[in-house]
Amino acid sequence: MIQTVQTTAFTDQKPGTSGLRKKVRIFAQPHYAENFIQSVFDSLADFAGETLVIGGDGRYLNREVIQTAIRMAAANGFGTVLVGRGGILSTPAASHMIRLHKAYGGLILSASHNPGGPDEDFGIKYNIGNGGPAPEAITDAIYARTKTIDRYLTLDTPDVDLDRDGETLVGTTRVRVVDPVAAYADLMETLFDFPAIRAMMASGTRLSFDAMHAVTGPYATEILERRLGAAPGTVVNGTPLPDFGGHHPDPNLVHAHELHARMMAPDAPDFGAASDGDGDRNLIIGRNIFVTPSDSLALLAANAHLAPAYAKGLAGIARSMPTSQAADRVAAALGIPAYETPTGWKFFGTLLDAGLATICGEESAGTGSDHVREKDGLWAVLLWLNILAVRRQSMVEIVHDHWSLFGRNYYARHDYEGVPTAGADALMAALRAQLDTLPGTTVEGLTVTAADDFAYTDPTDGSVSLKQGVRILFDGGSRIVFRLSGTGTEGATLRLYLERYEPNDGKLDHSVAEALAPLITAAEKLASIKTHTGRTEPDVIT
Ligand code: G16
Repeated sequence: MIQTVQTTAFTDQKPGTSGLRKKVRIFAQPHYAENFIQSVFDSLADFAGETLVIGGDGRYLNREVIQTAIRMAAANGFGTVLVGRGGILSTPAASHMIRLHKAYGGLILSASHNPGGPDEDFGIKYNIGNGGPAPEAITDAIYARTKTIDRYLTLDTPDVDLDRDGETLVGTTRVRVVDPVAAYADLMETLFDFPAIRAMMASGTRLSFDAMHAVTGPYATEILERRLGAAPGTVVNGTPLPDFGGHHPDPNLVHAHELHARMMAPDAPDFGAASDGDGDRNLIIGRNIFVTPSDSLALLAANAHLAPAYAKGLAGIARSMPTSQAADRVAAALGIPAYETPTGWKFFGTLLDAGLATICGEESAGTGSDHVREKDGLWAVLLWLNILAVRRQSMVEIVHDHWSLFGRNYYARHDYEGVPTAGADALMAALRAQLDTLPGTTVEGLTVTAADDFAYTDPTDGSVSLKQGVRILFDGGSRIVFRLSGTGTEGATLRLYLERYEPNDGKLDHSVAEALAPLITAAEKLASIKTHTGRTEPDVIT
């Protein structure tokens, strides 16, 4: 019997860059998760009898909210719910499951790379039938609904046993608990040359994959160790834990410093990688060389034809605006279009659906292709392994070859986390006020050629997204970008993206800090970061 529960609206349920992310204590309030889930369902149409996929990254509160979501999906009329065993589904595996089963959509419970545990973060995002994050038209409708909601629908039914594969009825809805890994691993086998990678492993290539106690552990163990024959122990921190072992499951040089140290040691493995809380991000480190996510995108695009799935070539390459322009140079060399979108994987979905882009990537350690509609950490690792297996060169050689062909985009991102919102807003407003007068001026010896607040018109549906970050472009291809993060859960996070282009006839082996020093000084002069944020240093440099 369907229960209608009276509720009152919360005022803070605006989805950010990737769904609703809040502290666990906020999500754990009575009706909080229920209001948001019902607002999602109330923003959708014609799903009676359809299939909904539900899964999460295993973080604290995952199992409880999955039970809630199952009951609510049943009460709202979905015909079938597919749930990953243990409540586990990586974000790319959820995307694949939605597509494979032609589901109406999916709920993914994750706060991605944010830490987990009773005092940390939780999140819910809705993905549409193409497997990708809901576009802004839907997230705006969800937010509007959260402000007026006064009831939600649920059932009074026992918990579903999430740990046993099989089917149960919740109300009249079929709930199927399924293997979260197998279908995804099968998809990977169709994309890449597994025999070539297996042969490379058999000849002694060594890998290290840090799953950061997050969702990719079971996926990486199945694919790398079982299907590709990597040595047992290749996957470290492979058991998903509700608090990620007390760490940030964020694959960058700060939070994956143990992997970095291993890769810089004299007896380092040939290839190292890590993934984040929900398995969509990747960190790539070769022996003695860190590959920035922007460079990784460019290198993967330039070499993708070596993998079976991309042997026919790419239709186009898309990157988010703050991502370095290295990939654009590859697109130009390949004679294919390059797309520049706002930050957020949701902006790639229409390009992928329309067949305009094949490979997409972001500076925030996300890369992926048209095989699903999310970024995909293990996919990036496997494409790299496929390239290594075919080229039979070291990572250092491959990266240096690329720079000598295309030039090098020195790149770093400085994050100022948890700064007062008023100061961050004032900084952005002051920058916007300067945009018209900056072109033609010189700062730190760099001449400004253009300055704008990035606006994007989707080439497939004409939808417009304004105010996506302030770009200051310099003569010679260097850039500074200022943006406020849409994924933080406390205060504001200012992101400062620094990029300096050095052509292939220039000096390609500066240290990154040395190469970017003039841009860092210019950024302070242009934005008065210290005054507005009260900070003298960024919290995180990636
Ligand atoms: C999400 C989005 C990405 C975005 C990243 C950082 O990733 O899917 O597209 O680049 O957040 O966004 P922001 O700079 O607004 O914090 P994830 O891995 O957190 O889902």
